[in-house]
Amino acid sequence: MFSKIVTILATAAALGSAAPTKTTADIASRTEFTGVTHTVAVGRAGLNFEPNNIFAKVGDLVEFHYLPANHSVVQASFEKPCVPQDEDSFFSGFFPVSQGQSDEVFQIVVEDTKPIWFYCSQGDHCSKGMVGSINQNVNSPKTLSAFRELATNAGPGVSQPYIQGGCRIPNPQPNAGI
Ligand SMILES: [Cu+2]
Repeated sequence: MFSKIVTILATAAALGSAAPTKTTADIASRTEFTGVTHTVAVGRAGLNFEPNNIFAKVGDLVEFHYLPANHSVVQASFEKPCVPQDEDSFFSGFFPVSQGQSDEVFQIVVEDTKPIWFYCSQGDHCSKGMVGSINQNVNSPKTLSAFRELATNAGPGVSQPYIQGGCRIPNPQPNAGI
């Protein structure tokens, strides 16, 4: 667990002050890590996140590993699936990958128990179903399948101006597969 914290703090420091809003150092200062990492493959066998339905505890990490061709992950609101929720919403940037998986991964910290909705902002990937959730409330109408349905008519994906809200770091386990 300690090494993960060090990794995140070191990465936040390496990113410097370029991030205009919330930095991962801010998150690290107030979230106690559980040591649990949820690995998500991005773009395996098509336009999808695998798994796309994640249940995580506060302090868990969710780590996105990118496969061909060129995807991203952005946080959305449930109501508007293919645009950033707000100016603080996480955005991984794009990961052009020709084969295998990306050398870098994008990690986010689960900071609370509220549902998190996300999508790929490349072209029409979002409207084609490249969306996912963390901690959806299965007893609410706001399910992942409903979110995916909303995305169908949401138009092109919108990126953030900056990579933010998480850490883009070298793959911590490059030989472990995904
Ligand atoms: Cu994509």
